[in-house]
Amino acid sequence: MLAETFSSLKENRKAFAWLVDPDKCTGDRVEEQVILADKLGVDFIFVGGSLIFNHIDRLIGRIKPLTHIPVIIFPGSPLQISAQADAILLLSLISGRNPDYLIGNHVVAAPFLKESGLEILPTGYILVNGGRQTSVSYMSNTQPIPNNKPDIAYATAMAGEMLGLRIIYMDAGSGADRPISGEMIQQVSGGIRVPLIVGGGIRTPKQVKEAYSAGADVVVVGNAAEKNHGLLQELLIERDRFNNA
Ligand code: 1GP
Repeated sequence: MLAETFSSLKENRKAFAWLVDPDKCTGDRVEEQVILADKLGVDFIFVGGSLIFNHIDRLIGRIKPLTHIPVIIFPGSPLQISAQADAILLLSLISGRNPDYLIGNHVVAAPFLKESGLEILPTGYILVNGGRQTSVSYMSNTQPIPNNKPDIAYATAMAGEMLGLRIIYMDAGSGADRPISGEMIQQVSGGIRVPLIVGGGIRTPKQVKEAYSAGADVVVVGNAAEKNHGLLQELLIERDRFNNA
């Protein structure tokens, strides 16, 4: 079960998730890249986006036969459900105050999720300002937490954990100008016992290292890996350095 895999991370090792955007994977490249990700030992493949034009089902159907890496839906809306995936991050956007993203969409999706048989990973999703307005912020009609307010992120993550959420995902949003600061990651990570996923705007091995050093259990990279296939390998070297130290 992936819930156990995630909860064991905090004690044991660092993990790396590759985020695949269904709209950017319309050619043959995705097959090549999935095979590469498999070879490199990517821990999780996340699939989803705040607004997508291609159904995730098609993409997941292409990925699954090529790898045993767990495919986890990172949904932007209740339309992004596919029984072909292994699990779904059931996101509650706890940095925002939009009831649809806190509970409304979950009610709409619940019967379909139950029928799908997907493993559900209840996740507190915290959006942090990454220097520009992101699609998530616009689509969800919520404000991100200011990046110089680690206390707010910390209290938000604690509240999420107290509510029973099993994972915290702190995100600066896809293509953020700057990733979440080490200071904020450190404060949040030190204050919760559930695993912490960090993503948004991470482009270099140095940034991956900073996120892990500050306490991220899982680092997510989307955009940068799409633009540069070779980068995946360089980023994973940082994960392996931590795990072999
Ligand atoms: C976005 O955390 C993810 O939700 C990944 O962001 O595409 O900027 O790597 P990037």
